[in-house]
Amino acid sequence: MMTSPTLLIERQNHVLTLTLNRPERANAFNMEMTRALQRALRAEALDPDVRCVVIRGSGKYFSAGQDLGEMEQVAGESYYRHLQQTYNPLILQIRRLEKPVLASLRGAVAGAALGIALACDLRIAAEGTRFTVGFLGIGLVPDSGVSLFLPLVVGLGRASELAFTNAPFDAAQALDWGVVNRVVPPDDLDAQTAAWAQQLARGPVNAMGLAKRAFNRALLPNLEDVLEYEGQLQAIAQHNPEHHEGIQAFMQKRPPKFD
Ligand code: T3D
Repeated sequence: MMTSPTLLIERQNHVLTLTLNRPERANAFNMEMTRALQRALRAEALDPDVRCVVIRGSGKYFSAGQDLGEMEQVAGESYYRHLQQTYNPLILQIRRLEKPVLASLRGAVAGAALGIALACDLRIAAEGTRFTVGFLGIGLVPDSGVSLFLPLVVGLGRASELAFTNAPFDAAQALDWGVVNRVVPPDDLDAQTAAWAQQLARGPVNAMGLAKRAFNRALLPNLEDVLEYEGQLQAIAQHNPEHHEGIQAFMQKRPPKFD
């Protein structure tokens, strides 16, 4: 089994904990971390001994989404192709894993990381966590399933506002809107996550898997199509000057100027 320093893998009492580990880059996803998470979900998570999976971030943040410092490398290829290799399979892996997947969130959750969090079955967040749609801030369109999950959870009008304005919302708001299931003090997050994961692992995991299959069929039957279409739209957005400006602004630590 190939391991990577960008993803910490730990198993305890039937719970598999996957920790995104690039704290110096706000746990932003580069290709290595993405592949490591895909591998863990393909191998470790499928082990029958594993009855619950936790996805979390090391340090201050859950994750800031795609590593924008690597965007130039990614820009050498079509974002459509990049998504096909990265977030699209990841999102499908999480939804198709027939055991509970719990996202443990703190600090910031943005862009593709919001998609990953929303693809999980359950979410627990530390007070003060900030959620940002992210994509439009750099002239892109929501991908990683966000165009489906977000309006499904918060409603179309609110999702449009959050996407168009890129305004962050906090954990209390997220709880109120149903984006997260629980909010706990930051110092309690790890213990409460572990306790909840243990409780889930002691439950009827096979039936949970079938329930998840039913939820997928009832609410997300078009997920694969949506991911594919998000990729096609991203391939258009990547050539838009707004994306160039968004990335430049992020790198120069200034607000983007789109008009
Ligand atoms: O083809 C494709 O794959 C396209 C798909 C794209 C998928 C996406 O995910 S697009 C969206 C990408 N993410 C974002 O746009 C979020 C950008 N980041 C932020 O909005 C903010 O940084 C945060 C809300 C995440 C955190 O804000 P704050 O004020 O707490 O911290 P900060 O100072 O902005 O960031 C802390 C550090 O993390 C900073 O580095 P430094 O200055 O301390 O060395 C910052 O540059 C770095 N960082 C934050 N986000 C990213 C990042 N580095 C690389 N990539 C990031 N996404």
